[in-house]
Amino acid sequence: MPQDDAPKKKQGRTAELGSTAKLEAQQRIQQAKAATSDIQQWASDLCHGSREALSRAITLAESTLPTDRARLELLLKLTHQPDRSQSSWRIGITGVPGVGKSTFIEEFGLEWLRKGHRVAVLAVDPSSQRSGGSILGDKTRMERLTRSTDAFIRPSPAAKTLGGVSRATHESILLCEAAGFDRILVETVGVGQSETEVKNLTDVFLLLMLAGAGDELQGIKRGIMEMADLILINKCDGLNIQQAQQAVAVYQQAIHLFPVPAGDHQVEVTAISALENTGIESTCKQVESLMESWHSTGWIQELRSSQCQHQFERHIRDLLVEQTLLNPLQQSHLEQLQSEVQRQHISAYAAARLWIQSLASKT
Ligand SMILES: Nc1nc2c(ncn2[C@@H]2O[C@H](COP(=O)(O)OP(=O)(O)OP(=O)(O)O)[C@@H](O)[C@H]2O)c(=O)[nH]1
Ligand SMILES: [Mg+2]
Repeated sequence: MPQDDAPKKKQGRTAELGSTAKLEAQQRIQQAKAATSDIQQWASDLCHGSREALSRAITLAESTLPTDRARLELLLKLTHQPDRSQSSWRIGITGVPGVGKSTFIEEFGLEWLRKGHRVAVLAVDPSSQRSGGSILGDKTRMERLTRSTDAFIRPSPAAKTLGGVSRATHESILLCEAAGFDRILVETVGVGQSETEVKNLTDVFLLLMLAGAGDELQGIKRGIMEMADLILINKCDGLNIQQAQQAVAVYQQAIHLFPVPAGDHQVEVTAISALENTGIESTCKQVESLMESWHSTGWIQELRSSQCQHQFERHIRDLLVEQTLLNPLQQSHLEQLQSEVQRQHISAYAAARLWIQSLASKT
């Protein structure tokens, strides 16, 4: 090969590589544009009330894949509708398994539908063993609600971490509101910390209880009673009526011993029967009266602001953990500290502080 041909060939190869890179970059831009326009269409369908678009959006909210998180962020931005969120009521419903939450939610939901509202039902299930098992059952139990085009029932997300479920539920609430649902019912599934999570995501918190287990207050976590804005003694029907009414009196006395709730209202105790649909309409009225008074005092705005702040801090913690603990570049230092903590050469607190200091010095 003549010597002066070599630079030309090299130039040719460079140009070839350059044009391939350009082509790939163009393809990437086109794909990104197509994805953005897909999401724009998706957002528009959602805002027009499409339940299918909403369902897909919630699946996206439940995903932990970084690419899905980015798409969700865009979708949330495109569907952001503060007016719809402001006019929506977020209602949490809790109670021990079998108390009748699902039966109650169907009747309660139907009552809101009759009043001309659109109802979304979400569940928070932090227990990994029950990732949606009860929900198929719930969908059949809420058959009449499922049939209405103005209702949306969402199975519980498969639980990974409690924080993850709560994040997905918060975003799901926003998505339901963007889709025009204005009564959001959030049911706790499973027991334990989920009550606190749901309390932190909702405006008003209903506690369903049962009468007649000997000492009425036995086995009931005082903390959960303190969170309740309304207490409903369910299954007040058949042979259970007298017992239920006695339970109302016992709980009414008990709540006087509790601190005044943050909404500065009197917690009412009522006997209902979800099965026979008694007391459901009056429960709606009680919720209306609480929400109306909280709107007029400005308490709802205050509550939601503090809930947003709570979510913000949670996201910071989650992102910090994700970006630091999972960062492969920092792994060896982290492992070294972990081993020192395990061998008790250093206290857990001191190791954590050293770790954070070393991160700060690298930024
Ligand atoms: N007698 C009577 N039975 C009821 C009432 N409400 C619910 N039940 C029954 O109680 C059982 C449990 O009701 P669910 O609505 O599934 O209770 P749940 O709290 O959703 O239960 P989990 O989802 O397992 O936590 C079912 O057999 C219902 O038919 C009621 O008001 N009266
Ligand atoms: Mg249920």
